[in-house]
Amino acid sequence: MKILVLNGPNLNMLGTREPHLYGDRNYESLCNMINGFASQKGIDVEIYQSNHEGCLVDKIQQAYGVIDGIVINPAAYTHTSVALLDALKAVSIPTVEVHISDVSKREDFRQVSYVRNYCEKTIAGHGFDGYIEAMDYLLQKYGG
Ligand code: CA2
Repeated sequence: MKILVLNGPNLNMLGTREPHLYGDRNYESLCNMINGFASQKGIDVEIYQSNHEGCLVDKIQQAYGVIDGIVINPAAYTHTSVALLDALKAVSIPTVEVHISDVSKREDFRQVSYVRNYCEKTIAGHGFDGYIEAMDYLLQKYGG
C-alpha cells in the first residue's frame, strides 16, 4: 500500500523551539521514524512538507488514483484552510489527521479543524508516535 504523509508550515523547524509542545527531536528524526515503520511493515511511503497552502493542495490532488491513504498534519492550516478540506474531499482518499501536541488543551483558535470534517480519525497529543498510529490505522483498514 502507498501512504502519503503531509506536513504543513513550520514543522520543518521541529526541535528548534517549544520542546514542551513538540519535543526535542528534529524533522529529520520524524522522517526517519516514519520511514523505519514503513519499511518494517512493507508500506510504500512518501513524506512531503510545505510552508505553502497551495503546494499542499497540489500534493493532495496528485495523490488521486495513486495513493491509498493520507496522514496529514496541516499545522496552522488545520485551523484556517477550507482549501485543504476541499482537496481531501475531491480526491476521496482515506485520511487521518495528526497533531503532535494536544490541541484540545491549547488556545481557542486551535479548537477548530477544517480537515477534521473529512478525516476518518484524529490523533493529537501523542507526539511523533501519532504518525505511526495513523499509518497503522490505515494499514489495518486495508487488512495489513
Ligand atoms: O501539534 C501539532 O502538530 C500542530 O499541528 C503544530 C502546529 C500548530 O499550529 C497546530 O496548532 C498544532 C505548529 C507547528 C509549528 O512547529 C514548530 C516547530 C518548531 C518551533 C515552533 C513551532
